[in-house]
This record gives sequence, C-alpha cells and structure tokens, in this order.
Amino acid sequence: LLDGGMLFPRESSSREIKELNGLWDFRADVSHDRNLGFQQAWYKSRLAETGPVIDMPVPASYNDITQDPQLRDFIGWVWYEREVLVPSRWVSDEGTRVVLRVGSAHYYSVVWVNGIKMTEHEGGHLPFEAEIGDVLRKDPGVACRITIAVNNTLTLHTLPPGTIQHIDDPTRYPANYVVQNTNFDFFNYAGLHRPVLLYTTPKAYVDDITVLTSFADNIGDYQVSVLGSLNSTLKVTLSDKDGHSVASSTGPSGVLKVMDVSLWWPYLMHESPGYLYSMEVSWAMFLVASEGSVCEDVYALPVGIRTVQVTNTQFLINSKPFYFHGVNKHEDADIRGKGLDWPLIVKDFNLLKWLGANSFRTSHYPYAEEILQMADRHGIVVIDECPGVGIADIRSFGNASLSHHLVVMDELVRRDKNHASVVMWSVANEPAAEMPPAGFYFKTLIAHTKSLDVTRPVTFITASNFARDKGAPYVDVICVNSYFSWYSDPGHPEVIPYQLNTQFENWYRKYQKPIIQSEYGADVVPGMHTDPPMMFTEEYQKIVLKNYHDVFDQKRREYVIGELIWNFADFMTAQTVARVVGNKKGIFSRQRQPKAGAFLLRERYWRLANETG
Ligand code: BDP
Repeated sequence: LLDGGMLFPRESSSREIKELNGLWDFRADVSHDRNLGFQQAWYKSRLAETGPVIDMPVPASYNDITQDPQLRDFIGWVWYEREVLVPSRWVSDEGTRVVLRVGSAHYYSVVWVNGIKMTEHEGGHLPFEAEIGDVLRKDPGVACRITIAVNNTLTLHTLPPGTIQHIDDPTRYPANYVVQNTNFDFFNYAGLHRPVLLYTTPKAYVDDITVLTSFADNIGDYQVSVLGSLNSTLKVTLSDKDGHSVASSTGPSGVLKVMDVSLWWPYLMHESPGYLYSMEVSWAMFLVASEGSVCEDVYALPVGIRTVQVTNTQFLINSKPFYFHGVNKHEDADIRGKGLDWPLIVKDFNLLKWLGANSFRTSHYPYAEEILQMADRHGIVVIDECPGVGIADIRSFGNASLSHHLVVMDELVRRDKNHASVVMWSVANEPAAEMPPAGFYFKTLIAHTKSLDVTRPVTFITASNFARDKGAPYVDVICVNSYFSWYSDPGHPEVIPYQLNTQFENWYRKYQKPIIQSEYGADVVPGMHTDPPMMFTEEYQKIVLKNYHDVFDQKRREYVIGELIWNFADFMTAQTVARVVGNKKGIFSRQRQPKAGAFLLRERYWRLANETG
C-alpha cells in the first residue's frame, strides 16, 4: 500500500506554495557508463562545481531545447539543480512541514536537498514528494539546494517497457551507438516535465480525501485521512459555486447530503456544465503544551457530483446515455516536448470545444493534473490511461512487471480519484493480449483497479483478435483500435464498411458489452492533396473518416458508445521509415492548425452533440 495521500498542492490559510519553475542548472552524464555523477557524488556540492552546466527550463523535456543531437537522443542520467531561498518562518517554526513536490519526471528520479538524499521514484507520469523541513532546519539561513537526477532508460519491467540495444559493428566503424527500443509510437521525451514546487502544511495535516458521489439528493460517502494526534476536531463543509455552505459534517468519514443538488454534467448535455462544489476540510488540533493554541490545516477540494454506470449497450452519466465523440491526445508540442505549458493547454481546450468534442483519452499515460482540473471545470469527459503502452514482450507479463503495474495503478487512482471528469480507467494500450500470460495479468490488474475504486468502470484498449484476446473477459467496456485501409489494405478505403461492421459484430456477439472505437485514422502531411485520394493526403484522411462514420452511425443505435479519433494533433515519434518527422495522424498539425479532416469532424461532432449531447 502507498504511503500517504497525494493531494494537489493548493494554497489556503494554512498552506503556502513556492514554485520552482524557471531555469535550472543542467548536465547530462555523457560518461561511458553514464555513472560518473554517482561515482563523483555530484549532489554533494553545486553541480556547477563538478563540471559545465547549461540552462534548462523547467517544466520541459530537455531533448529539443539545444542543437545537440546527443542530448536529443540521450539515454541515461541527466542532472538538474536549483538553489532556492525559503522564507525563514518555514524553517524557524518547528510546526511547519515543508514538502518538495515533483509533478512528474521521466523516468526514474533521485532527489537530494543540500546533498542529502530525500527520495527516489520510479515512473514518468505521476507526482512524488518528500518532506524536507528537517534537512532545512540543519542549516537555517543556507540556501536550499535541490538536485534531481533523472534517468530515461526503459527496460522490460518499466511502464512503458523498452529494451536497450548496443549497436557495435566493427564492419561499420564508427557505427557504435546505443538505442532505446520501444513498442510505442511516440518520442521518449524526458526530464522534469511538470512543475516542481515547495509547499507547507502544519505538522498535523489533511493527508488525503476520497469522495464518492451518487445522487438521489446526496453526495454519498467521503473519507478524509488526516495525520497527526487525535486530540483534534475535523470539520467538512461543502459550499456551492457562490460560496454558500450546503452541507457540513464532522468526523473523518461520513455522508454529506445536498438538497437541490447541481450535478456535474458534460458540457454538451447541460447549460451549466462542469458544476463543482468546494469541499473544505479543516482540521484543528489543540496543542496541549501551549494552552489554547491551535494548529489548523485547511484544504479545499473541488468536487463534482455525478454517477457513472455501464449496461451491456450503454454508458450512463447521471443515468443518461453518453456517447463519446472525442479525441485521443498526447502531451506533445514543439520545443517543450512533454513539458507542461499553459498556452498549449488552454489552446487545446479551445480546439476541443471548437470541434464539439465531448471527451478525450489520456493516451498513453496520465496527463498533468492541471489538464484534468480543466476537464472538470469545462465538463469534458476523460478516459484516464496509465502508461501501460507497448507491453509486447512475454517477459513484460511476468511478476516483476505486474507488481510495478499494480503500484502505478495505486498511484494513478490515488492522484485522480476525485476528478468528476474521469469516468473510466484504462490500464493499458494495445498489449499483446493474445499471449498466454495476458489472461492472468489483466484479470489481476483489473480486479486490483476495481478494488481501489468501486465507482468507475475499467478497460484496456485492444487491437487483438476478438477470438483470442485474453484480457477482454475482464473489462467493462470493449475499446478497439483498428486502422482498416491504412495498416491493412493500404490505399483501399472501400474495405472499411464491411471490415468495421464485422469487427463490431464479432466483439459484441462474443461479449455483449458496449464498444468504443478507441482509435481510427490516417496520416496526412498537411497540404498534401490528390484526387482520387491517396494515402498521406487530406482527401484520403477525409474518406477514411467518412467511411468509419457511416458504420458508427448504424452501430451507435445499438451498442457502440463512442468514437475517438487518432489523433487530436500530430506528434513526435522515434525516427523510423514509416514516420515523416513524427506521426501525422493528427486532425490538427503539431502547431494546432486544422487539416481538412478537422472540418469534417467538426461538422459531425456538432451534429452528434445536437442528437446525443
Ligand atoms: C496505434 C497506437 C498508437 C499509434 C497509432 C499509429 O495505439 O499509439 O500512434 O497506432 O500507428 O496502434 O498511428
């Protein structure tokens, strides 16, 4: 079980935040075995004292920041360092906890403060923290020096998995290099991808909050976990948008009933979508020693009240059928790679609304919490995917991999359980689900995820044959990817109606579960035109989309509950013969300009919005 909660850092009357975004010192360890930094203990003194450093923006991937091809394709440890002055009251007051939080660092991280190791974390897409107050108190007045070493190497047991290959061929001297092989189709960007910050809480603090909502006029169960002595009082107040308290309670768990509840709705289904209450948890502990004094922690969590259910033909939000007409995305853009970037986030949400998209899947890893908060507020529905992408080698179905995958689901559910926008978990994308160990693997993984969250359906995205997929028996919704007329029958969009129909009928006949077309699409090099349509042109993408849509329109009246285009925007990949500077299946270019397919999709999504919400 995980140690403690992972509430998103928020300021309150008891909590302060200091952001550490901006320029950090940076050095890649280019030594032969990439281990010089540890041998020489670079964390012991300033990074600039042990060798040359360059400026590196945080948050950002480091790969595309310089002109150095070695850094772009670097594999191994890179070192980041930043010195920060903390307010003296944080250090002088023994009653203050100072926490260092890293939003995400890809892939494996080690963190030191003033040369003392604070924590390590495995996994590139979820936050981790360390309490650093005691170390700061050792040397009050001294700047706090934060060193983070990050290693992007993927192995058979990381998530996503990968293998390292040494190309060492004397007949092709000097062809001697190392490559990171993966089975996924996006560039393995690395670095400090999300904000790094310091925040404070009192010594006794609200550690975690879990809210389960249902309606029949009440918000259902909540559970608050607080850390500290029990000589205390806990108060939970739910306020509406105008700040009026609508329900309150005391005690670490219970039920809050809201009269005249305003439900959280997807934005096309209601005139005031994305309704959020604020659940304020305040925990006061009386300090017996200093009579009368109170140590209080206050945390306010936005809460949307809604329900999700799956029948064998429908997906219900607040008991109403919901049809997913949306997109698959990536965290990806020019220069910053996978670094969190507010202009990009807001632009993407504006484009989603321009399209009339009501949903997206976080393909193929958990996105920044800031993005999920936007989805909550704007009423956009999210399928939340873990980094289980490209599980293709039989060794990646073994115990070491499975145990790590279970921990990643623990971390993902812990982080995202309170987001109203998140309506389903996806535990993997296109695993080799036909392999013998896949049955046990997915049975265990899905049962585990359901034990962590009893309210949301669980799925994984399949591209396997319906008759041989060993994971499908355990999912609540069948999510299928297919690329008819692209990877099969290239150049023949006329095969789509028959093949897609057969695909849906096979899956439904076997499982009697609702189906989402979780990916379909075609590459377009923007501006490329032919008639008759040829692959890679705007015309070809349009005809592929149109042929898929005709079948969706028949089947959505039966059991097809959604369609997610691959992909929202073009994105960077590894260099291969099948990719022209990245994957071009976006309906927007990487710079977010529409291709012809975007206009076609826009017309369709708004029509669907009027018909189905
Ligand atoms: C699918 C993968 C996705 C790829 C896409 C493609 O799930 O990650 O980018 O194919 O090849 O199979 O464009």
